[in-house]
Amino acid sequence: MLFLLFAAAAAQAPPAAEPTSLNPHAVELFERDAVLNAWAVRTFDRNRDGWLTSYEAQPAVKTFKEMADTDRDGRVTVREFEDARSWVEARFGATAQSASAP
Ligand SMILES: [Ca+2]
Ligand SMILES: [Ca+2]
Repeated sequence: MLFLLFAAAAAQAPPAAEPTSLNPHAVELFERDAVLNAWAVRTFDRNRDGWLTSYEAQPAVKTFKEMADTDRDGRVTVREFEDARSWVEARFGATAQSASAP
């Protein structure tokens, strides 16, 4: 389910940078995954309100996709997604709980 959501989000991302086109599913990826959300908020929450808006989620999804797509075929497989998520969890998971706002 999460992968399908992410795949859909990735598929809708334009190949060239188009800041005006928003991926409405971008924020859903993080809303549904606490680990990825913690990472994305730490890195992309520009106004530091502890929450990712659709605008803030765009570069987060793009970065995560680039991070996950290790073979650079433009698609993120389940395995690539899990590997990337595990990496994020290992690196940021431990601090995610203490970093979350009360
Ligand atoms: Ca924010
Ligand atoms: Ca790939």
